[in-house]
Amino acid sequence: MQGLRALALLIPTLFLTGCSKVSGLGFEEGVSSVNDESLTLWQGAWIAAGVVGVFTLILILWPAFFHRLKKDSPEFPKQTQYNIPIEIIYTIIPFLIVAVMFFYTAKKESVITAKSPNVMHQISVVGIQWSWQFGYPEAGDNVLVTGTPAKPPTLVVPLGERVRYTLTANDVIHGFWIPAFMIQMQALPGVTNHLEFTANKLGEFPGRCNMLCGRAHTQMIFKVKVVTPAEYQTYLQTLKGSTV
Ligand SMILES: [Cu+2]
Repeated sequence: MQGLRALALLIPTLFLTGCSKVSGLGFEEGVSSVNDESLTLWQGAWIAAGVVGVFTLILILWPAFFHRLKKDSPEFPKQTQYNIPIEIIYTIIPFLIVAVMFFYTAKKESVITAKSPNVMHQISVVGIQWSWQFGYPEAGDNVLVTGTPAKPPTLVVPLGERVRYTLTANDVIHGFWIPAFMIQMQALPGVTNHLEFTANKLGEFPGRCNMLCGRAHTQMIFKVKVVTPAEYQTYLQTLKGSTV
C-alpha cells in the first residue's frame, strides 16, 4: 500500500506544478535568446513525460494490486488476445505523443537555427584536440584566442547584441556546448556550421565539449564571459594585433 500512498502524493504534486508557473527544471529564464525559445519546450517535455510516466505507473500497479491471484478462485484469469481496437489504440497514442513532440521541437529548432539580418558581431569557434580557439574578425583576421587543457580559454561576448558564430573543427568531431544557454552545436572537421544567439545576462558561464573526442576530452572546457557592449569594444581593442 506504500506504493499507492506515494502515487497519491505524486499526482497532486504533478497537477499543482502543471497549473502554477512551471519552474525552469534546472535552467534559468532569460539567460540567452536560445534559452528563451527552449525553456518552454524543455518544460513541456517534462510535463508530457510526467503524464506518460504516471499513466504507465497506474497501468502497472492496477493489475498488480487488484488482479492478484485470489486464494479462493485459483483458476487462470481471462486472457485477452488479438483485441484489434486495443492494439490500434496503443499504436496510435504513442504515435500522437511523438508527433506532437516532434512538431514543437521542429518549430523551436527552426527559430533557433534561423539566420537574422540583425547580427552585430561575428566570432569563429574551432574545436581542437583538446581545447578551443576563438577568433574575433572585428579585431583582425589573425586574432585568435587559443586555449589548452591546462589553460582553458574564455569566450567573451557582448550583452544584448546578436552574435553569429561559425563553428568548425581541426581534427575530430567536437561539440560546442554552453549548458546555461541551452545550446549545443557540433564542430565538424571540413564543415562550417552557423549558430546565432544573444547573451542576455551578465556573468560567467561554463562551456564544454560534449562529443567524446579523445583522451583529454574532459579537459576541453571553456568559460563564457558576458560583458557590456562597451567592455566588449575595449576587449576587441586589447586583442587587436595580438594573439592571446
Ligand atoms: Cu572535443
